Amino acid sequence: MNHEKNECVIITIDMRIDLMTLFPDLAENVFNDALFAIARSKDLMDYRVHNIRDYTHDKHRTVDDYPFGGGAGMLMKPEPIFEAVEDVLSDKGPDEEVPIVLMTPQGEKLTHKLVQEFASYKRLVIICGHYEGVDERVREHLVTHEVSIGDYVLSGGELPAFVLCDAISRLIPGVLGSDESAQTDSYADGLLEYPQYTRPPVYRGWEVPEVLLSGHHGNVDKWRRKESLKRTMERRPDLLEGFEYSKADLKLLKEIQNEGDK
Ligand code: 6GU
Repeated sequence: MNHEKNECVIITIDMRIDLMTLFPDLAENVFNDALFAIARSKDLMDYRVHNIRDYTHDKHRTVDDYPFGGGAGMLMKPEPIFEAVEDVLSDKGPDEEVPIVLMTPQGEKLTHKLVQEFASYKRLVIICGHYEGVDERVREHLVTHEVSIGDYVLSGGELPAFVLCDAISRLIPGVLGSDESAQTDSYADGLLEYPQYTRPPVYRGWEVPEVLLSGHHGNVDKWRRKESLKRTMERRPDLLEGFEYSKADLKLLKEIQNEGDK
């Protein structure tokens, strides 16, 4: 209620993310800064942080235990995780579909396509795994998706969760300065981004490519497309498997090839 004007303002948050973690202070700090703070202040995103430890019932607030059968390390116990997620989803509508994502190095590798899929939901629950992993029953009977951010191991799922939240948030219309900037990104159209320059036009003798200063938009577009293709071929040829080249692209590819042959 806006009391000064005596009118009601209906706020519609575009997406709500509930993060289940053992490090709530870290998460609150992250969500209160940078892109997250902007998305929050514009009422486009709602990030809610929940301490898994709050859902324990013993004196020591135990969240981990030894693995049956022995072996190194500790596992996250199932009860606090199930109870935390069930509590957070208790206000969910009966037909509302809410992905429950476990961050784990064993998950599906995060890609632009997967980020887009998550960004299409109104709500998301993210569980940050820790220790040597989580009890298998969490994977089997609670989570809907398991996500990894790459082939290396981190000490916990928090940083990967922030990566996922950032990637999702910047796709929500209005979070970035202009809607265009998310669309022209690397990966959005399947190619890496072209090189970019700002002032000064000459720095330490290094010049900005002349075409960019020419004001000729057609030539600028062509140059950028060519550089995108070139860069993707050099750095990420895997992205070009199955890529649908336009006629103009094929012409540019020929030019790139001829330049390479010289
Ligand atoms: Cl999601 N979690 C952990 N602990 N390590 C990772 C990861 C996730 N993705 C890559 N490494």
